[in-house]
Amino acid sequence: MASIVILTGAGISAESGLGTFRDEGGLWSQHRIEDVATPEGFARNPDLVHRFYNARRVQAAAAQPNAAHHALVRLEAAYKGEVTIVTQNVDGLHAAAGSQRVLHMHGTLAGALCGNCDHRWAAPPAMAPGHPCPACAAPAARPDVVWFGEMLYHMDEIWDLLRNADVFAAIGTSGQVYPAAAFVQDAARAGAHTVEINLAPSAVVSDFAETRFGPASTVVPQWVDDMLRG
Ligand code: BJW
Repeated sequence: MASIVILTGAGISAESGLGTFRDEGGLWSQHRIEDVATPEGFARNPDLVHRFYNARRVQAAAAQPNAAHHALVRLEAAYKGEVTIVTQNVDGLHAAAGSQRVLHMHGTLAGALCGNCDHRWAAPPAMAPGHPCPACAAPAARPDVVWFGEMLYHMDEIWDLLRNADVFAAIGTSGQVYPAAAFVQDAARAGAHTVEINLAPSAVVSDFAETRFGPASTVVPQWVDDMLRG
């Protein structure tokens, strides 16, 4: 059975009103990565980190999927093969649009994680330092997202998918964060056709066989039409 693997990044949600990280005015121009996206930053100032993620959790909950998310739902429903979305996004918009096969490699804003016992539960809208874990009672609740230096989620399944992919598409990701930035090389090595869909070329654009540039809400539906025409 043919298999399409789609890696998504912050750019696919930009037109839903959610900021990207590295574009002009993006999240990393307002916050230092080492303060809000590392375990060391959380240990130093959990209040700051909780406020950063609480604000993004509220924004994500209010956001609506855009035409790009919806087009991927259409692809999954109509493609005569397997379609899997591997997303770096924590906003939940693929699931909100109706995509069924979604792997959240960087976690999700909707989740809370105990830093003591690894128990996971649904995050309340606002988390705060010292919130107890419902399983072990340690005051170690944190957002269930993957920070720099931490292990990604679902990696065994993702490597497997990349090894067996016929098509690999990367949508709206800058190619600056690993291991996601190297997926194109893994998929190409396995024989997949590779396509980058982005507003502007990513850092790894030269690794792709095909490129389509423009806003995701326009270019992704066009690409899906082409995939379904065969
Ligand atoms: C549009 C658009 C529109 C705009 N339409 N497009 C190899 C070499 C060097 C370093 C490393 C390496 N391997 C590992 C590392 C270390 C590190 C790393 O990558 N460092 C780099 C700084 C070099 N990686 C890690 O530490 C990772 N862990 C790890 O590797 O563990 C070991 C391990 C390896 C292998 C297997 C298993 C374990 C963890 C990385 C965690 C990243 N976490 C964050 C925060 C998550 C929570 C949160 O959301 O806050 O993830 S950082 C941030 O960057 C977030 C994003 O998911 C990620 C990627 O960003 P993304 O999505 O690409 O967004 P932007 O803003 O960068 O780009 C937006 C794009 O959209 C642009 O291209 C625009 O053009 C485009 N765009 N509008 C279409 N309308």
